[in-house]
Amino acid sequence: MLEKLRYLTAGESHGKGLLGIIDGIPANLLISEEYISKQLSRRQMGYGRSNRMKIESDFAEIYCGVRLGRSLGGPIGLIIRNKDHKNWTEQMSVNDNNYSKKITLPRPGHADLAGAMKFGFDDIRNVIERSSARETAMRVAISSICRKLLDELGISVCSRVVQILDIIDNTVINTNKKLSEINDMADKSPVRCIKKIAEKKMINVIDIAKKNGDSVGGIIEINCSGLPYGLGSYTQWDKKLQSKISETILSINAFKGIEFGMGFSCAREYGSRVHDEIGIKNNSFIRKSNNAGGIEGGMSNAQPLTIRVSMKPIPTLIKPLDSVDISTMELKKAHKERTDSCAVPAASIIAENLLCVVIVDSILSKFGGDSIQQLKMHISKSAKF
Ligand code: EPS
Repeated sequence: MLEKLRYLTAGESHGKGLLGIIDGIPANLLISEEYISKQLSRRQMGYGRSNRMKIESDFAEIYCGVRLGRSLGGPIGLIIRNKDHKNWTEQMSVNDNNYSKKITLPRPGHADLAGAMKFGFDDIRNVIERSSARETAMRVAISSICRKLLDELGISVCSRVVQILDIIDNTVINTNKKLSEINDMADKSPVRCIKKIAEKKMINVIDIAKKNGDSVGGIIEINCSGLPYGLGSYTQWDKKLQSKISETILSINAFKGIEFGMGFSCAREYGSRVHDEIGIKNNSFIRKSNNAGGIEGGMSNAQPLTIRVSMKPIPTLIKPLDSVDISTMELKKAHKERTDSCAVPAASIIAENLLCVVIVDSILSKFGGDSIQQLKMHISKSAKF
C-alpha cells in the first residue's frame, strides 16, 4: 500500500480516453506535458507491437493541479485521448444505441472468462476494454510526475530487456555508471536490450511468433540508484520496501514474477556466497557486492536497486487456442483481435516508471514535506542520503 500518494485511473481501451488523478505530490515541482510525453512515447515503442501504436501518439493533457509550470500541492488530473476511438464510436457508445454484436469466446490467459463470470456479463467486450494494457499509458503519465521528482533529488532509474522467449542478453551492467546511459543504450534498441547479437536473435523470435500467429514474453531488469538508507521498514509487514515494490510492479498486465538482486538463484548457494560483505572507504560503509539488490530487512541499504520481472506472452493469439462459447457452451476457438506479438520492451518502460511511484511514496514517508523545498530541506538535514 502506498502511504503518502494516492492515484487512480479510469478509461477503456477504445473509449474516449484515459483519466488519471494523483494526489500527494508536493507543491512547486516543475512539471510539463513535454516531460510526460517523453515517457509516453518511450512506452509506445518496441519491436512486436501492433498497429494500434501507429494510430496513437499518446499525449497527456495536464487538466488540473499545475499552475505556471509547477505543481500546486493538490491532486493533479490528467487526460489522454484515444485517437482510435473515432473507429469505435458505435461499439463504445456511452448511450444505448442497440449495438448488438457480442464477444462470447474467452481468450485463455486473458481476463475474459473470469471477468465475464465475475460481473455476469454476456459480452466479453465489457471485460476486454478495461483489462487491456492500454490503461498503462495513464499509469506511465502519472508515474512520470514521480520520476520528475526523483530527477530533482538525483535518483535515477533505468530498465532493459534481458530475455525474450529463450534468447538471453547476459550483459552485466555497472550500476555505478550513470543509469541514464544504460537507458539511452536500451532505448536505441528496438527490443531494449544491450547486446547486439541478442537483439538480432530477439527480433528473430518475435518475427517467428508473429508469422505463426503466436506471442512471446520475456524478462526485464530495472535498476534505481541514488537511494538513501532506510526507505521502507522492517518494523511492520506492510512497510517492507520489497512488498510495496512487488505490489505495484506485479499489477502491470501480464507480469508473473519478481526477484530482487540474486533473487531465486540465491536458494542454490551457501550464505557465505550470497550476502554482501561490509567494508569501509572514506569513512563510509561500502559493500563488496550487491546480491541483495539494494534491499535488506525490507529497507533500502543505499545500494542500487536491482529488480527482475517476468512477463508472460500476450494471450490474444492470431492462431487462437481452444475455448468455449459462453452463450452456447459450444467448443470453439478463442476470440482474436488486433494484438501485439511482443510487448516486453514497452513493459520495461511501464515498470521503470511505476517504480518511481513507490520510491517517491517511500521518500515522502521517510522525510515528509508539503513542497519540494521542504522535502529537500528535510533530506539535507538527514545524516546520510
Ligand atoms: C495497448 C493497446 C491495445 C493493445 C495492447 C496494449 O490496443 P488494441 O487492443 O486496440 O490493439 O495493443 O493491449 C494488449 C495487448 C492486451 O492484451 O490488452 C496499449 O496502448 O499499450
